[in-house]
Amino acid sequence: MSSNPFNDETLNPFDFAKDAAAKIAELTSIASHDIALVLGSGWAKAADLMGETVATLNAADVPGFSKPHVEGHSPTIRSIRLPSGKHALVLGSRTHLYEGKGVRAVAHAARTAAAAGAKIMVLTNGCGGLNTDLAPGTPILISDHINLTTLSPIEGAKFVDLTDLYSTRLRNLARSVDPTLTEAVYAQFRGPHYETPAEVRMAGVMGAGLVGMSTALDAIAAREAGMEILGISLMTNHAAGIQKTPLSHEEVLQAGREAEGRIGKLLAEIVAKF
Ligand code: 8IG
Repeated sequence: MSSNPFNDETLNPFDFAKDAAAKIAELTSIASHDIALVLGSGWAKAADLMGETVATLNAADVPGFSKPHVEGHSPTIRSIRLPSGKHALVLGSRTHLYEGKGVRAVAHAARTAAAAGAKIMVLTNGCGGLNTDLAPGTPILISDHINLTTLSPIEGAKFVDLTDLYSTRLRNLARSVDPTLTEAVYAQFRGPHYETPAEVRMAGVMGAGLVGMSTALDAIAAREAGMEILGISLMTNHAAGIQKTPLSHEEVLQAGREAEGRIGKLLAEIVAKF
């Protein structure tokens, strides 16, 4: 088993992110990226549709980015030139809290994106939904989140404001591309188990419409790093208890495959507006 660089007590996570960004600049020959995207379950196709791929890196060649362990997640970091001439950095390998590498590992992608120059961070995911009016395979804008992990990616007395965390401006821009897009509050659970039906009901009472295992911590790290955030979920399944049959990762991947062309095109069109 390879060692976890984030366990090093002397590590400065921001310096480490600068190292990663410098490596990305070196390997892509793109000095600065304008936007960054994390593509979660079902969203990988967007990268092919957004523009011309300038460079594809092995995530493992960039400090702090190890191979992902979840099938359906792409192990690359790509630099894409958008039709506008802007440069997008596509981080295909999110580190999830449930991997047990700690919050620094989770926050590393956002910190690296900011160090690479990104002013906008697009966070996508696959998640469960509570709204029975929406069918699996529906993309949904994240309007806000409830962080149920009990953790923060921020260390020390840095009191970061999270008002309008999921940018109203960017959500409006997304709706200008697709006026049928709905929005919901995303509740992040630690995972990797799915919720119990009682936990899903709790999330609903709290005001959540989506449940997942990522994004909230990523968004907090991205805000701390000064980026504007757009969050979009692909609801791949109705959450436990809402759907009466047991949840399976295979079902989630299948819903992702069926939706990926459609949502990839949607995301590419949204990013073209940035
Ligand atoms: I895809 O129903 C996907 N990810 N917590 N609950 C949680 N995470 C998920 C779910 C879900 N579906």
